[in-house]
Amino acid sequence: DETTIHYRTINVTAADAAGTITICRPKALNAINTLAMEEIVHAAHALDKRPDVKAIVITGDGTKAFAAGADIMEMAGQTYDEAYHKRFMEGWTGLAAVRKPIIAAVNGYALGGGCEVAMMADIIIASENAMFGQPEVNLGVIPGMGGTQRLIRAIGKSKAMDVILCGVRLTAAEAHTAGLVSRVVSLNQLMPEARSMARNIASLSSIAIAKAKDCINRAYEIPLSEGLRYEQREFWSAFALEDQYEGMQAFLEKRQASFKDK
Ligand code: CO8
Repeated sequence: DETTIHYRTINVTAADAAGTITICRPKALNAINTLAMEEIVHAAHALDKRPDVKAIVITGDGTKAFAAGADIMEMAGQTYDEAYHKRFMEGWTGLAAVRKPIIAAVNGYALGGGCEVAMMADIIIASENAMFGQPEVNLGVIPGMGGTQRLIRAIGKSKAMDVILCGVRLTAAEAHTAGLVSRVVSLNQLMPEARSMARNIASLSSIAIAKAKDCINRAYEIPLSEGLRYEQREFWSAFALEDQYEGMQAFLEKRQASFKDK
């Protein structure tokens, strides 16, 4: 049972179709070190394999921070050689192989690497006290876990430049308006909202959900014409699924569909 694996920097629970990964380094405002990255990626893969889990939620412990960045303590003495040879933080690419939707439930500061981890998720929901920023230039470095690439796609060039070059932070409301965040709720509604999102996803065909997530994420990688071809083929192939037959039959019979993931 993957939930009984003893992680040191995260807590993992699974209930009600949602697998939840909680970053748990409160003394460092949940700053992410190499071990935390390895554990998050490991846990996400373990949850991805569990048939009872239909969506993965990543959140931060406490009410102050989702994650206040990569761990500055770990990075401060690092040389270029060390970063290069140990491929510092490269392990995050493993998250892209997860098929189930990943929901970031941002409960406070999501700065630097914290903002970047949120952007690795498929959907970001935020509590009203959430705060997004990429303050790396203040430390003499730049975002290194996708900040310069994903933020521009989420909020556009000018705003992304403002956040990364000028240290502007986005409140939850601003991040919502800018399109970085899909829903904003009160802090005590954050996890209920994430779980309800997961439950809703769980009631659908997980193959259809995985196909849709895959197609949306392909849009980042390929030109529009190829993306449209990719989507078309995935759409056609959906007619090989029993879930397609069930979904459309249920509509015609005016009843709730009962998907079997086939
Ligand atoms: N790393 C390590 N420790 C941290 C971090 C961090 N990112 N953020 C906060 N902490 C620690 C503080 O050092 C402090 O520890 P202590 O109590 O032992 O002094 C504790 O958490 C509480 O923090 P504060 O006292 O500072 O709390 P405040 O409420 O005063 O301030 C802030 C909260 C504004 C969030 C503040 O802590 C802050 O500015 N933190 C740093 C934010 C930051 O710069 N993040 C970017 C880090 S760089 C990064 O993420 C690079 C990513 C790219 C990686 C590339 C890999 C290839």
